[in-house]
Amino acid sequence: MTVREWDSRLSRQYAGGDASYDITNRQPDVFTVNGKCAPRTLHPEDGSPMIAEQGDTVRVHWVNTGFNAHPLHIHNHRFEVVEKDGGTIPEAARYERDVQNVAPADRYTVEFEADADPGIYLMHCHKIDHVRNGGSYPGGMLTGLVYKDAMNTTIFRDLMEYAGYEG
Ligand SMILES: [Cu+2]
Repeated sequence: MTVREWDSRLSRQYAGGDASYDITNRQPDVFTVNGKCAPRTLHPEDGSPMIAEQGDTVRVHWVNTGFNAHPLHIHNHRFEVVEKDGGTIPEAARYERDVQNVAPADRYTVEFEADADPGIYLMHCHKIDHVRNGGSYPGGMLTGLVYKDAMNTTIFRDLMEYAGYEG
């Protein structure tokens, strides 16, 4: 799962739009998980939610390719960091946490048990201004752990409809 923030002036400048990017005055205004903003991130095929069944061990790789640090948090599921930058963390040094700050170029692998009631549990950057699309909250750097049993529910269908998907 790759997280990063973008200054949309750079893309607009490349596209020939009326914008000029300035690396000395970067103004990130787009926040993504695997290149997409919430709620699109939660779509099972178009996005990349963590999809699990109750009892699964979930392993996630987090990579920050941006300029800002992103403290990532998962609701209701405490996790252990098992790898950092490709190196294995010794078992004796692991402990449960619910936020991991992921600095630029950091790679973390975390593991947790999907042991909650089947549902939709959000994962997001804890800099809340990174969880937006423009002035609209929530959005941006947010996805989730979606239990398979929760995918056929009204709330998930409503969420996908809100995200602009049909059927
Ligand atoms: Cu962030």
